[in-house]
Amino acid sequence: MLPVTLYGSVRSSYVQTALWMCEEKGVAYCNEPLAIGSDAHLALNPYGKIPVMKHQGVCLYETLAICVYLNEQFPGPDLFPPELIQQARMMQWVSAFNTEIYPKLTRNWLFPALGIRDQDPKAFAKAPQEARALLMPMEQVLGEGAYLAGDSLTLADLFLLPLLRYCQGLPGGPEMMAELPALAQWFAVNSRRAGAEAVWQRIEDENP
Ligand SMILES: N[C@@H](CCC(=O)N[C@@H](CS)C(=O)NCC(=O)O)C(=O)O
Repeated sequence: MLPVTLYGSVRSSYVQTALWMCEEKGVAYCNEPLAIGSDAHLALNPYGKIPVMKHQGVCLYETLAICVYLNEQFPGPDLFPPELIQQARMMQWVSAFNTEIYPKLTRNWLFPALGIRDQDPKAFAKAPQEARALLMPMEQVLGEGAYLAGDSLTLADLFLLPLLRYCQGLPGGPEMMAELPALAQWFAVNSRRAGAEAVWQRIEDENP
């Protein structure tokens, strides 16, 4: 099978999710840069987001769609849980990540910290507590099992962990994690998986 091409900087947590998916499945891939908003980018994804995936004439955007394709197209570990209710739960977390967690954690906390957005000092100071509240439903689930959906690693875990890796390095991040012990344990274990470490290594290689 020809390798998959994943476009977009590895600094993006969504790109990290797609790369990590390839690593877990054992899929051969290359990661290509893409200037955000360029004509080349908009030709691949008219909504101007990364990642974009190309494989054997298939071009896909939206990380969930990419991950579904990778999971079904390639052999290797199944990143979907076996039971219907677990699959539905996995989709629930991915959807909550896309609509609630990513927009809220980035708007007032990660993007101002990185200088991508102007900082509102009040909102920035409150951001770790807001993040804690947003992550509490996951803390409760992880208090009862090792993964977000079912008994093994799924897409739900792959979406959440890269963003959390950024947040725990922000002002107030370690304190927030200390208040979410089950999430912190899940984070410590899964961020040391070989597939995850391969992605973190790519981040270092791209930003030495
Ligand atoms: N719903 C999209 C979101 C992807 C997304 O927001 N990617 C960010 C980088 S982490 C991006 O492309 N930002 C560029 C921009 O908004 O201009 C997906 O699941 O792929």
